[in-house]
Amino acid sequence: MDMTKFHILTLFPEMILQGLAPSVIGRAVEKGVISLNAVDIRDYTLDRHGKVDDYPYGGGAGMLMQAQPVYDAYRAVAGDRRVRTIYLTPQGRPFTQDMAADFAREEELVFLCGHYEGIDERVLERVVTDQVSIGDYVLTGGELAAMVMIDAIARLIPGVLGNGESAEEESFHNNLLEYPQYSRPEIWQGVRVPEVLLSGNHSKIAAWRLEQSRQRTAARRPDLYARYEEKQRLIRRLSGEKRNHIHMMESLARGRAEILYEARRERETAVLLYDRGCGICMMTALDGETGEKMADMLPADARMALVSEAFLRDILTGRQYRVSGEFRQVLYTRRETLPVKHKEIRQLSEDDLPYVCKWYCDEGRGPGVDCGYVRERIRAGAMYGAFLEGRQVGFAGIHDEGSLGMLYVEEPFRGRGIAASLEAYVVNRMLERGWVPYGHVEAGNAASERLQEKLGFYKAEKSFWWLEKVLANTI
Ligand code: 9D3
Repeated sequence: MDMTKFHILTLFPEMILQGLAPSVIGRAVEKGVISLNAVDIRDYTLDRHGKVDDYPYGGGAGMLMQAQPVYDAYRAVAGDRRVRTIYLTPQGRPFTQDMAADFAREEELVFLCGHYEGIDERVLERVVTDQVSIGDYVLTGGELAAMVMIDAIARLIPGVLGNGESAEEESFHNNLLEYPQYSRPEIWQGVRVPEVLLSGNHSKIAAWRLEQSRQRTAARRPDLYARYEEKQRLIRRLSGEKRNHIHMMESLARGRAEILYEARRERETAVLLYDRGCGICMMTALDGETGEKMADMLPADARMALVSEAFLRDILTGRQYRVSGEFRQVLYTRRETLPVKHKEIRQLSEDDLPYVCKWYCDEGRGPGVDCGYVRERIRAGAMYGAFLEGRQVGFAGIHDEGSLGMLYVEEPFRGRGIAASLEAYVVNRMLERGWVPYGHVEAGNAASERLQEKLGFYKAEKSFWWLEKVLANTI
C-alpha cells in the first residue's frame, strides 16, 4: 500500500516535527511507511505583517484565528481531494482507540491545530470532517493533541511498529487493565517478586494475573469494570448452549463484541452483538417478536450478520440481507495443543497474496472476486501456509470475526494429512492466545466434518446462517 500521509496545519510546525522525530513514529517516517507534512498557517496569510488572528465579533476575551489563512493552508495541502480533516478542539468528541482504528484506515489525514481562543467557525464548517478532543483538561493549543492522535493512529498502520510489536489484539479491549509486571532482580530494596510468578505453573500465573487485572480495574476504572462484568454474565448465560453460541462467547471474551441488545426469559436469552472492528453482527433470539426488535437495531454500517435461528434468517432477508450460506459451528474445547505432523508451515506475508487469491478468490469464490479481504488477513498476521520442498500447496487462517477457516490444500497434495496439520497449526496459535478455537463448516461438507471430528472438534446441534448486506445500488 502507499504510505499514509499526515498533514498538520499549525502555527508551530517545528513543535510537531521535533516532537515526533525521535520516536517510533520518526523511524516510520525514515522507513517511508508514513509521511509527516507540517504546514505553517502563517505562510498563507495575506496580511503584510504576518497577522493570522483578530478580535471575535460580539466581544469576549482573547483572539481568534482568521478564516483566510487557515483555508488557504488547507487548500494548499488537500487540493480538490476530499480528505478526512480533524480539528483538534476541547469541544470535540473524546478520542478513543476505536476512533484511532477508524482514522488508521485512511490514506491521508489533515490535522488542524487551533491556537488563541479558537478558529472562525466559517472555515471549520467548510473543511472539517471530524472535531476531536483528547480529554477533559485544558491545553494551550492543539499541537500536543495532534501529536497524541498521530502517535495512536500511526502505530496501527502496518509496518510502523517493528516485528514482534503487534498492535492486533490489545488487552485494553477486553475491558480490563493490565496486571502488574516484574523483572530482575528477584528482591529489590527488600521487596520480593510475587511467589506465583516464579512457580513456572502457567495456569496458576494466568489466574493470578486475571485476578490482579480485575482488582485494579474495579478500583481504578469502575466504568470499564461494569462493562467487563456485564460481558462475563452474558458469556455464562450463553454457555448453556456452548456449541451453538461459541462465536458469541468468544467475541465477548476476546473483547471484540459490544452488546447492542439483550433480553432474558427463564433460561433463554436474546442477544444482538456487534463487532465494530469488522462490521459483523451476531444474533440469537427467542421468537419473532424479539427478532424483529433486534433487526430494527442492526447498525447501519454492519456488513454481515450471523444468525442462529431460521426465523432470524427470514427476518433479515426481508431487510436488505441475503443468505450467503448455511453452516454448523465446530469448537475445540481442550487446552492442549495438537500435534502438527507436516513441518513446512509458516505465517504468510504479502508476497504470498497471489497464491492465496488464486485459490481462495478466483477458483473458490469466482473469478474477479476482490482479494482485499485476503490481503487484510495476511497483514493482520492471521494467514498460514503449508509448503512442500518450498512450494506452497495450501493455506488456512483466522477470519476477521475470529473463527478458524479458509482451509485449502491443492488437489494433487490431498490425502497426506496436510490439511489436518494446517488446521492443527492454526488451532495451536489460537490456544496460545487463550482463545477457544472454533470454525464454521458449510452444511453438507462431509469431508470437512470428518476432519474436524478427527482433530477433536465438537459439532453444534443446530444450523446457523451467514448473511450479507446487499448494497442499495445493487438491489
Ligand atoms: C474561554 C475558554 N478557552 C480557554 C479556557 C477555551 C480554550 C481554547 C483553546 C481552551 C483550550 C484551548 C486549547 N486547546 C486545544 O486546542 C485542544 C485541546 C484541549 O485543550 N484539551 C483536550 N483536547 C484538546 S484538542 C485541542
